[in-house]
Amino acid sequence: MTAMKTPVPDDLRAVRVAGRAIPDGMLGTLHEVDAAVARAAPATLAACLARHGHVLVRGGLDRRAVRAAREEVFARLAAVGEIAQPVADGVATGTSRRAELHPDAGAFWRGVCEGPRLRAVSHGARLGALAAAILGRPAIPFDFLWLRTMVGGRASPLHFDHVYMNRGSPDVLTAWIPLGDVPPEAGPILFVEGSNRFEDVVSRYRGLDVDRDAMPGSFPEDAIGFASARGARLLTSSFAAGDVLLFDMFSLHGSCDNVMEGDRVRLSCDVRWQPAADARDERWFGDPPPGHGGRGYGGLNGARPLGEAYAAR
Ligand SMILES: O=C(O)CCC(=O)C(=O)O
Repeated sequence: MTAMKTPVPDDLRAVRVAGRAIPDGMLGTLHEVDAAVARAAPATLAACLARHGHVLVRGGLDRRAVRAAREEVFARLAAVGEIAQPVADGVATGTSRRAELHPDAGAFWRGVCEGPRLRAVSHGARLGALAAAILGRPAIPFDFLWLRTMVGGRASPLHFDHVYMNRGSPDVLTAWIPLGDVPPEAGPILFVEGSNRFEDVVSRYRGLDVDRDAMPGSFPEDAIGFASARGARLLTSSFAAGDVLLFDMFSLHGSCDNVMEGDRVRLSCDVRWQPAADARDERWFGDPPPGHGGRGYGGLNGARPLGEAYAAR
């Protein structure tokens, strides 16, 4: 496990949040465990997650399988004219024939999110073993998967996952999977350090449900604004294909901006795992899972043509 204050690699200073560099002293790296250590001492994973709210497992997944998932997703987007060849580079064309070729936006996006190569990674045995090691019990994934195609300038706002998925197990974990390398300029995921212990903030959000309570899940302020007011650091890292980050429902996170040149898309997915024996949030299980308000995959930003203006989440 990394020490509390690992030196910040110079290249990480390329990250941007709402167009701004993270001030000196506010930037730190995620807490990580190497996959070999995780295999030899699985308790390390649970200890890291309990303490920090997250654990980055370097090389926790099969790198070739992750690259195959990337190519599968981008090939589907190339078929609707949104991604240029070679698809592995993930370069957006700025055009789309998606609406014309697939009038049912939700069905198209569901097909992409249920691709066999993607599911082999997100719902596969390697990730299942990591989730079970952390939970200390057999684990199952949600059927629903959140696939993120982040074009230039785009980022995810600050939020707790709890408010989106708290109707079943109290022990849900999110696995954030970069589908390919995600260098700092691609806009990696970002955490507010120690937020899993910000009881004053956590208690305001515990039990809230974005659908039942018709409330926005994301915070109004950006990560730098929140962290400055709180005197907290922001933690992120550079990711390679095969890395996976697991975190709990009360770790405040969003993403850095995609500031890559050349219209390159940051591709990642997030998938939830929980104890197999626990109650399930009905929105995220089923064939198809109903999703928010019964909108299924059609309710996601990803269901819209790549690059189209979209709502916060
Ligand atoms: O990938 C992103 O931009 C955000 C991911 C996220 O919010 C999550 O995994 O819960």
